Amino acid sequence: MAQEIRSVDSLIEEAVEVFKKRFGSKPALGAKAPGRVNLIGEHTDYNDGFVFPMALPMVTVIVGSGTTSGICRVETLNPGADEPRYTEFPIKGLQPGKPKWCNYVKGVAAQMPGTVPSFDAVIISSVPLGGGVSSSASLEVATYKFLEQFKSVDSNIDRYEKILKCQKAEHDFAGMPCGIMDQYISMTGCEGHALLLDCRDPEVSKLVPLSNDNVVVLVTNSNVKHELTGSEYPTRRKQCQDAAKILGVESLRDANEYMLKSKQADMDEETFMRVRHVISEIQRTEEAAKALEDLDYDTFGKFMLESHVSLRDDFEVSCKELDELVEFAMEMKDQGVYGSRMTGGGFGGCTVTLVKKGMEDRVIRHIDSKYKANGHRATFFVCPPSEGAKVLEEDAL
Ligand code: GAF
Repeated sequence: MAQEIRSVDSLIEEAVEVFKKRFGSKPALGAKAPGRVNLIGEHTDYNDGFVFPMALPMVTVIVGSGTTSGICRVETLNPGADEPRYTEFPIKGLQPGKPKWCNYVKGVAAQMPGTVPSFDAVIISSVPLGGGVSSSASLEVATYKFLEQFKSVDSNIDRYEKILKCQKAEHDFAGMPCGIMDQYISMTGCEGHALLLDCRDPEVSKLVPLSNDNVVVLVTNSNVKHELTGSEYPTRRKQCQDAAKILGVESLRDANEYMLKSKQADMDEETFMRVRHVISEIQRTEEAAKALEDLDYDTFGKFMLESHVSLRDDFEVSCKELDELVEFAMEMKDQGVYGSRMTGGGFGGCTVTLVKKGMEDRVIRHIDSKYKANGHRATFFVCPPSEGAKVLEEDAL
């Protein structure tokens, strides 16, 4: 069965209760931001290409109040394994450190335009941690929306600048040189829609309706996370930059198959494969978004599978468990599955599967039993495209 997704109200309620217990008063402010699933367009954002994510119904909530002590006191109800739930740090001279979960909060605080006062806060999240569905971006964006409510912070900056600041927080404080996709969709997601995001010119991007009347988006967590993620992502990014130089283009968005063939002799086999993935994936993503707009789910599903194969064989960021989940999903092709692929950075985390509405329970049962027989446990979420980050109104607190 699919997991029940916790309501935002119950998350807020719990966060407020914990805040009152720890700090002895009601929080004055709050914000929430969703995780994301990327339907197609993987490892294309940092190549100026297209991505096609949607915001998830799973969110990170932060509630809190400003203080005058100069010391921030923050508790999370979802720390990483072996990490403490509670930490304190001075608001001046912010530096990354331990616990790791707090680096996303500190990193964003360090980026805010204007002056951030010290604050007390409680964080709670229904976004699976380390599941490749942007729990970190949701924490960054929720923190941004929380902090920008303080009067001494300049809230008047452009939306894209805010997103770039959240991305920079992740680069500087978490050491992860991510692209723009995760923070962008968490900030701007729109209920009932996926977003065809042009990472070269994000503000011209296009919302595509994704109605729940015909299909459902099934997110399957493999519940594995291979250690490679941390080191392999920057390596892929660097390979793409080096390849762009060899091809004489600003980014791989400007490359095409003919250029690649003509320069094949100037690059090693691995670099050639990486570029082949990026070029084909950028094209697939644009065409897939068009197919979804035309309600052509078969074509969309075909692109999803092609994307997975390219990520597995050319970009080499999949893993045995993700390949199995995709294979088991595709065994249900005649029983409601249009397409399936790994989603996010790779080496574990989730797959995303497009399923004909009404067939999801049967599909879940099939994948679940096959994955279990291989010795693993998956978690399933049926996810309607949901709204982006929001400030919590006072009466919600
Ligand atoms: C991670 C990154 F944070 C994104 O920017 C993106 O590159 C993705 O991996 C791969 O498409 O989620």
